[in-house]
Amino acid sequence: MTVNRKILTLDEFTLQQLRQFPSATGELSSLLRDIALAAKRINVEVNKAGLVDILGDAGTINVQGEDVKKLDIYANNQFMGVLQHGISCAGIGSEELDDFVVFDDEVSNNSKYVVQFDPLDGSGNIDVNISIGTIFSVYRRISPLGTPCVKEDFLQAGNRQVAAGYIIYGSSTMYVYATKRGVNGFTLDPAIGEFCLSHPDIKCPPDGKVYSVNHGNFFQYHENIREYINVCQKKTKETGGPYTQRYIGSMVADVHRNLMKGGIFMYPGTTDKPGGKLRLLYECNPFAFIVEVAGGRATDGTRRILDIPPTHLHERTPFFIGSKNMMDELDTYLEKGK
Ligand code: AHM
Ligand code: MG
Repeated sequence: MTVNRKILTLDEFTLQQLRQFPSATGELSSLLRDIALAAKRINVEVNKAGLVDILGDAGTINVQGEDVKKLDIYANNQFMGVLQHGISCAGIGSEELDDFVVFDDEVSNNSKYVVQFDPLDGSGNIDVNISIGTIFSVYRRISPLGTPCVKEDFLQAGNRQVAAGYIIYGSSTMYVYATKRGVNGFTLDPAIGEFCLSHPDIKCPPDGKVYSVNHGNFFQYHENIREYINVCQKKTKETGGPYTQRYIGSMVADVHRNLMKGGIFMYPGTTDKPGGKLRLLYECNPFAFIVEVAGGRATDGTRRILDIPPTHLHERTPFFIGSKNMMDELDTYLEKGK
């Protein structure tokens, strides 16, 4: 029998990586596998989302007599469950929970990492069959091993992330994660239920032709941002255009596309929400880390996202992220009139 050795599963890949560091304990690999397990479970439910009217609406009892939970709550519980029962995570922060959760049991108190996540980003898109995703961020705790983790473990700047990643539930389901050494993407093979390495060593093209922004908010943006958007629209062949506008309203899908093909994604502050909408700890920091490792950049308009000292779990920030040269061009407009 011939075995197709071109296929490398997520587990095989993380083990191979681990072997390059003889002193590594394997806790990070184990954490990444725990996340993959939760992702597979969430994927099954996301794929059934269209059946909700048949199986029962969220908050009702389904035909099997079970409580039907909203998918984002389901996703949150799956993530919390695998991380609490694994051997690598001392506590979590989640978009779905008011405060950080310290697991505080013997195994967790001896675990090296804390994880922050948005279990189902873009969940407003579930009903209409549009790609949604999970975003996560991993930090090495700074509190001593053997004790419960503390708030300071979670409120570290993004530049201290050990790993970050996302899962996109799209036309296929993909798990992308970054460590400082690189970004790799794995596509779920539903036939065997395994994430298989499909996009090794992802690099964000330095130039792109796509800009992603909510145009409905145009008149609420700062004039420098409006000017940049106008420039995007006026690009000609001679000036590197034409640019295309693409905005799904599901950041995981928008940033994933721009990461693979080149592009810029913006969620600026508006007159209604000067601090922007997106959350620093579990939406912007993980993507900033991934895109920087892939060669791109991410800022809040003035500061590098990864250098912002966080103050609380659900903190928001304006967010600009994407291909390096497009970000550099954006800067020339944002810096005007400073
Ligand atoms: P959510 O965490 O409530 O799902 O909100 C985050 C989402 C992002 O995925 C997306 O880019 C953005 O909200 C879209 O917001 P808007 O509709 O204001 O453009
Ligand atoms: Mg979100």
